[in-house]
Amino acid sequence: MTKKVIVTGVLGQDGANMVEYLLRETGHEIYGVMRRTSNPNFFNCKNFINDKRFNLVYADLGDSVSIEEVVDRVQPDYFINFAAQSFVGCSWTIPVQTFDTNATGVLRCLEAIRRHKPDCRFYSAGSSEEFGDVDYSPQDINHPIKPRSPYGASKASARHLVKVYRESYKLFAVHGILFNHEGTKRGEEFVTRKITKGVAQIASALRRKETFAPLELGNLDAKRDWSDSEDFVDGVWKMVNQDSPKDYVLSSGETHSIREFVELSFRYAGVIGIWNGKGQQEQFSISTEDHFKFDAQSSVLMKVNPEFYRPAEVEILLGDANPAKEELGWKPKVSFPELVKKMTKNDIDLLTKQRK
Ligand code: NDP
Ligand code: GDR
Repeated sequence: MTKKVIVTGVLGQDGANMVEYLLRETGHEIYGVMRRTSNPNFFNCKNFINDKRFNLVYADLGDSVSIEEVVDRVQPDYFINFAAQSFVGCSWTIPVQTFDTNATGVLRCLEAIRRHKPDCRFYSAGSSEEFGDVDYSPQDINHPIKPRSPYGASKASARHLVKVYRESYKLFAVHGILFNHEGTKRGEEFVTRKITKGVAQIASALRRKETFAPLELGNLDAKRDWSDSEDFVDGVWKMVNQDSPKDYVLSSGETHSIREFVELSFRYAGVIGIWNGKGQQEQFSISTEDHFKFDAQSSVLMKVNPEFYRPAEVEILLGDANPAKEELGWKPKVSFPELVKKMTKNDIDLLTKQRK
C-alpha cells in the first residue's frame, strides 16, 4: 500500500539520499521539507526534484505553525527528521539557534505528530557527538551521554524528548545514533569534503603546472568512524519499520584519523606526500619523486591552521553497530578506502566538468 513519508532536510546530504532511496526501493509518496530562509541550493535534489512521487513543501523547524500545518495537511505515515544545524564547529558560534533547531525543533515535530497524526512513525537524527568525551570504545547504545559541544548537547536533549514522548504517549518514535557518514552530497564545510575538494584542486594545479595554495586544516589527530550516507539511509528506514520502537547505533566499526584521510585522498588523486613537523607546524608535502614528476611549483600540500581548532574536541569515535546488524539485518556496503576514493573521484570529475 502506498504510504506518505515526510522527509525534512531534503536539500542536505541525508535527506536527499533518503528520498532517492525511497523512490527506488518503495512506491511511497514523498513530501520533502525545505525551509526558505536562505537562497536554496537544489544540487543534491537534481535526481528527483521532478519525480511525480516527490512533493516539495515549505516548513521550518523553528516555526511550530509550519510543522503543525504540514503534518495536519499531509497526514503522514512516516516523519523522518534530518533537518538540523548539523555543523558541530559552528555550534559554539550560533548555540541558541543550534539548540532551538536541533532540540526544540524535534519537540515541535513530536507535538505536531501527537496532536494531528499520533500513529505516524517518527525518526530523530541522533549523533555519536552525544557520546563526546568517551569512556570506552567501541561506543554502544548504553554509552553515557557526555557531549562536548552545543551541537552534541542539543542532540542529547532530542534523545531524551523522543524517549519521553515514546513512553508518555506511546508514539512510535526512534532516535538513531549515527556515527559520521559522508558521500558525494556532503557539505563542503565538513572535513572529508573539504579535503577531497582541496585535493582535487591541488592535483589539477599540479598537472597544469600551476601554483596552488595548500589545504588548511585543524586537529589532525581526531579519529572518526566514517561510513557512506547511502548505506545509512537504509539503516534508518529499517529502524522506522521495526515492530516496536528501539534506538540503534549505525557505524562502520573502524576509526581513522584526519591524517589518514588526507594521505589516502591525495594518493587516489595520484599524488604521494610525506609528513613533516609537529603540532601547529605539521605539514604534508609532496614527495621528492612526485616533486620532480610534476615539476611542482610549490611543495606544501596541506598545513595546520589553528583557526580550525574547536573550543573542545571529541578525540575519538568508534561505534558498535552489531545490534543493528543482528536485529535489523542492516549491512553497510562501502568500506573506508572505497568512501575516500568515491569522494575524491567525484570532486575531480566535478572540477573537470566545470573546466570544460
Ligand atoms: P546537512 O547539513 O547536509 O542537512 C541538514 C538540512 O537541514 C539542510 O538541508 C538544512 O537546510 C536543513 N535545516 C536546517 N535548519 C532547518 C530548519 N530550521 N528548518 C528546516 N530545515 C532546516 O546534514 P546531514 O544530511 O549530514 O545530516 C542529517 C541529519 O543527521 C542532521 O540532523 C545531522 O545533525 C544528523 N547527523 C548527521 C551525521 C553525518 O555524519 N552526516 C551523523 C549523525 C547525525 P538548508 O539547506 O536550508 O540549510
Ligand atoms: P564532526 O564532523 O564534527 O565529526 O560532525 P567534521 O567533519 O566537521 O569534523 C570531523 C573532525 O575533523 C576535525 N577537523 C576539521 N573539521 C572541519 N570541519 N574542518 C577542518 O578544517 C578540520 N580540521 C580538522 C574536527 O576537529 C573533527 O574532530 C559530523 C557532522 O555530520 C555532525 O552533524 C554529526 O552529528 C557527526 O559528524 C557525527
